[in-house]
Amino acid sequence: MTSPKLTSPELTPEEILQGLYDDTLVGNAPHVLELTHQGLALQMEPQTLLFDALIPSLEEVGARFERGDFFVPEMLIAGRAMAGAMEVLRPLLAETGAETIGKFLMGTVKGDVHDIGKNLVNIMLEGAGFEVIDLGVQVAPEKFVAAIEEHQPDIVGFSAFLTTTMPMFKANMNALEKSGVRDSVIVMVGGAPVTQEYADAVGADGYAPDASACVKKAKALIKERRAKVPA
Ligand code: B1M
Repeated sequence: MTSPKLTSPELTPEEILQGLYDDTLVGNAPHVLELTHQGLALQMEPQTLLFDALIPSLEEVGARFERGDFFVPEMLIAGRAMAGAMEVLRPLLAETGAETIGKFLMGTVKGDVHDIGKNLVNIMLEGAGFEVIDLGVQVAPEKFVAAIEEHQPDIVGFSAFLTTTMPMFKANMNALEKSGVRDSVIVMVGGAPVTQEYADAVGADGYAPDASACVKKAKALIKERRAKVPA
């Protein structure tokens, strides 16, 4: 299906939603941004643009990635297109009080500067309705602890992309235990060299191999936790 041409002066709300879906899917960031502005100019609700077009499109991106029809570059450009729209929609969604699924505190571990994968996970989490607090890269264990105490997230996520920085997961877990916050938060780990076995060995609650799986796992872990401990 082809998306509507931006030169059309009068796009209908349906055409805008279809265009947002199609252009996010192919990562056409300028088109997505323009359509987002056009939708808002037509008085469309930010939630409608998000839940009826942008999120379904990213879900399709995730599904195609899982099937092997899309690869990391396609996920990245789609994620960036979505991120451009999110920059415009994020403050409006906050204003309208849209409910978030949960709070996710994220950081790349100490000694590691890789952040492309982490940022992609963040975008997918935000797209799925999580509030994400990103501590950036080279995050020391004590900084994770302080941020957990300050923000009280549902989940804390540690990313590592080097075999030499993976041991920081255990250092982080030890710091969480020592400071008494371990049981207050779900711990997820991920990053290119990380495996389920490694996640189990360090005592993490969850692992995901990619951004799409991370969203699914995070939702499942929160549901499980809330079933045990009602909010
Ligand atoms: Co570096 N680097 N790098 N690097 N780098 C790798 C990781 C490497 C595999 C390249 C290689 O040798 N083939 C190798 C690691 C080898 C190893 O440890 N086994 C490597 C190395 C050695 C290094 C340096 C040591 C090189 C040097 O200086 N001699 C150095 C280390 C710097 C440091 O961190 N202290 C270094 C530096 C860099 C750059 C700064 C140049 C740059 C990073 C730029 C940036 O991130 N801003 C860089 C890059 C770009 C790469 C490669 C080429 C690409 C990484 C990437 O962005 N992938 C990488 C080679 C490769 O991966 N093929 C490489 C795309 C990204 C979307 O995927 O990161 O896997 P990924 O993220 C996925 C999943 O892992 C998962 O979801 C993401 C999206 O699907 N995921 C999570 C991530 N976090 C998650 C958290 C979760 C759940 C899932 O829950 C909390």
